[in-house]
Amino acid sequence: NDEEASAKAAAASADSGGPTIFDKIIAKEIPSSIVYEDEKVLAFRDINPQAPVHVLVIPKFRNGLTQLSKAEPKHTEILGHLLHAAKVVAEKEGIMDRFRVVINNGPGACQSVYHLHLHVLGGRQMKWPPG
Ligand code: D5M
Repeated sequence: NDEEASAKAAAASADSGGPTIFDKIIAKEIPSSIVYEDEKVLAFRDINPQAPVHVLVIPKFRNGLTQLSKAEPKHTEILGHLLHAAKVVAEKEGIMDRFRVVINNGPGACQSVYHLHLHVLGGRQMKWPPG
């Protein structure tokens, strides 16, 4: 059931600070479906989509941002850039008036990849509260 799946996901990983699969995506060593890219961020489709539109927006240079709880004043520029990129993704995907941006932080929130990422979700009626 959902609860078991969440518990498993939460137990599966914690922040080791080591490399993640997103490094390989940034290096284009493994393929991804890129929606938007600039010098600072990459946006690509989630491999396990939870909505018709499900795009991840990540910084190209992690710079210690394994998760949002590691944010420091030096990260404010990239954090703003990521949010702006999320808007650009929503615009490109045609969901400007009905999208959601999510950041999972830590095992208790089912974070599985320790390279900060924004989930941009839409293309269906979104429910509130999220699970
Ligand atoms: O979200 C991590 C997300 O990363 C999760 O929704 C699956 C996605 N993911 C993992 N590997 C890939 C690849 N190779 N391509 C695209 N998407 C991927 P979290 O918030 O950490 O649970």
